[in-house]
Amino acid sequence: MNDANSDEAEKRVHELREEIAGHNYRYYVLADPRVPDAEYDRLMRELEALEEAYPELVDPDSPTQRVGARAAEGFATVEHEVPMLSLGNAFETEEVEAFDRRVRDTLDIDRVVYTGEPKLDGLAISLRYERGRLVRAATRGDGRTGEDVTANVRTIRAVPLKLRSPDAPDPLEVRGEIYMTRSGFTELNRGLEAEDQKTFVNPRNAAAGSLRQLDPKVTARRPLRFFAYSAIVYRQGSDAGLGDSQLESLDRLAALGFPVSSMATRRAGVEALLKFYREVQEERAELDFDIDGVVYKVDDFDQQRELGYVSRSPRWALAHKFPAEEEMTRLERIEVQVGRTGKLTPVARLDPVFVGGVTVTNATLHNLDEIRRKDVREGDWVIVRRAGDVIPEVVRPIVEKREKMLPEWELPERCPECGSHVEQVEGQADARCSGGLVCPAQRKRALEHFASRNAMDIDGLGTKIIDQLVENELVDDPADLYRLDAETLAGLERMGEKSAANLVHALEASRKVPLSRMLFALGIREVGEVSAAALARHFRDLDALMEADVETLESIRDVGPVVARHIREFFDEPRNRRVIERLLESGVEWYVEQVAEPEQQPLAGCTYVLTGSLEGLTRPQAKQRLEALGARVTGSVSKNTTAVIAGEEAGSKLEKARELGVEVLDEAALQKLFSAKEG
Ligand code: D41
Repeated sequence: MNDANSDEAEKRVHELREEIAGHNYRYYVLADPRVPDAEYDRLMRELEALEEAYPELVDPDSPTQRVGARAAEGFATVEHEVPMLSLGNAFETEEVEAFDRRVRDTLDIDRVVYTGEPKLDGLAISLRYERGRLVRAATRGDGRTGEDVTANVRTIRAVPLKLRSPDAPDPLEVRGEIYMTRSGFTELNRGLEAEDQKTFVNPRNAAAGSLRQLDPKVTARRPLRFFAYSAIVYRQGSDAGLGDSQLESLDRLAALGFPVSSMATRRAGVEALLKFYREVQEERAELDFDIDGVVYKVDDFDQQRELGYVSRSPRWALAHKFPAEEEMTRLERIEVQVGRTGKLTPVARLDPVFVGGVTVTNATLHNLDEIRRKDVREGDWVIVRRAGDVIPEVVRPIVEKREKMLPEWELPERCPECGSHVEQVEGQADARCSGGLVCPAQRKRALEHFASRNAMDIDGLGTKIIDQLVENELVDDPADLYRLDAETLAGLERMGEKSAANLVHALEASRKVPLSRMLFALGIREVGEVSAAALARHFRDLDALMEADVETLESIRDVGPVVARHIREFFDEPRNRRVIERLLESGVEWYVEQVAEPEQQPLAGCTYVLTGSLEGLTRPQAKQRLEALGARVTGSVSKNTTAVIAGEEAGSKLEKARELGVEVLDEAALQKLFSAKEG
């Protein structure tokens, strides 16, 4: 079949394969795709059609042939020519310092250059390339022998079937980690749930389960990814790395077509390593994959050789683990907390457990539906999760550890704080206490909200003080706060004369307040900061707002029908009107801020990413000021980012900005921006 058509087809097939490989490289290695998924799919379909019409053009390394093999009976064992080592672990700073000291002593130098890498929570894998082609993929196993999972690994698009460079070392073994993205994991579980199949507990288990599928067709549908972290080059029986150092080898791996972590970085000295650890920890929650720590490696290969190995792990590398985000403990009982608007929240009282870096004794259970859905019961062993700064959560009970029948938990019929009836509206998840301001718990939470940072901002008026003020009947509603004197306050527990005077001063200072904050402080149901600001902008007056009808309220942007009704109901309640009157009588004075309409704000439509540490202000402060100017502040850099603001020791985000050609501002430029726009 050597006609003109088949020559054309052959040419086109090669073009398509190259183009698809190029898109894969841009997508997985550079993380900067140039074409939408639909275009990629179109190219794949065109290639499939041509290969079907001209079967003689089919090549095992064509991107269409990733799922080639049939379901297997089991996996063959593979002996690793060079054993896959394990990593020494450290949890404490002191252990890292001891590691660095040992390294310095052995090398007899003052300061060591390391690479820091995130430690992916996936599965270690070895990929063998011969004449530039993937010939074998094996799991780590016990380090000496693993399992042959070539057919499955071939389906992972981030793993190149062919190396990008013809003059790569041959043979070449690449080692790295197979993992599943968090978003892919969520989507996978959603699909499994819809089909009534068993879901996976976490992305790591999902990745492991997917890699051990006997049918590669199943693996191919799973969102698996790959990051490379080392290479082995075999030369006359001896082995070596790529290049002269760890970071260089990562660059070389990327050039050969392997995804490597963009967070990998060179750092000199142990202090810089610990700083890297903290930086990665801060970025952890924003990543789309799980990491369980960072890995430090002596960067220079000659130095690595000098340090050598102890049993199964290199003396030149160390895994510095993050505190576990999930732990197991006993749920002793479920209590009910009453919120500001009477909402009842079941809270799990736990046997204290160290998780996510702190000791946790309580975790929210949200509502009754959630308790039923998770099937948690008093007395259960449960998995508790605390990731980053988020509120600890009960993930699920360990039903296998339930020793005896435990009864299902029931919502109380009366409010535990005031004895009023509990209301549960049909079709709504939340139950509420019907006691309103009769309920001391609701009063306390309302006062806490009133005093909070973004409301009246009364410094020093915390939960403990408010509880005492309500319990001693010194304060019933917010207006009473402004009648307190230093003497009364000094009589409370945990209050000295100094703090009493400070609190009086803070109350004084809070009297003059922007209308938007005062509205937010009142605690009208569903009126958050955004709708409070919208109301203040629209009415610019408290009386006008108090008289507005539901239609007028609904016409305001950021105010929906439900909120409009809550606002009207709030101001129709004589007790609430009375509180407002008394607030004004006691000298609370609102004013209207000069706020520009969102579209007139100087940085409307701009998106910024903050990274690294700033000197003159904190990142949250910078974020707040940018947002006040109408800008959006996000966590990840894309081509839509206006600029990346990079402080000291900025890491991967700065690199990403440079890759994408996104503007980079330093702190001085940020200050300049503020002074130009804040006016
Ligand atoms: O990200 C990882 N999980 C990771 C694992 C990494 N970034 N680097 C690693 N480096 C090594 C050495 C130093 C032995 C080459 C590793 C692992 N090992 C490793 N993964 C599983 C066992 C060992």
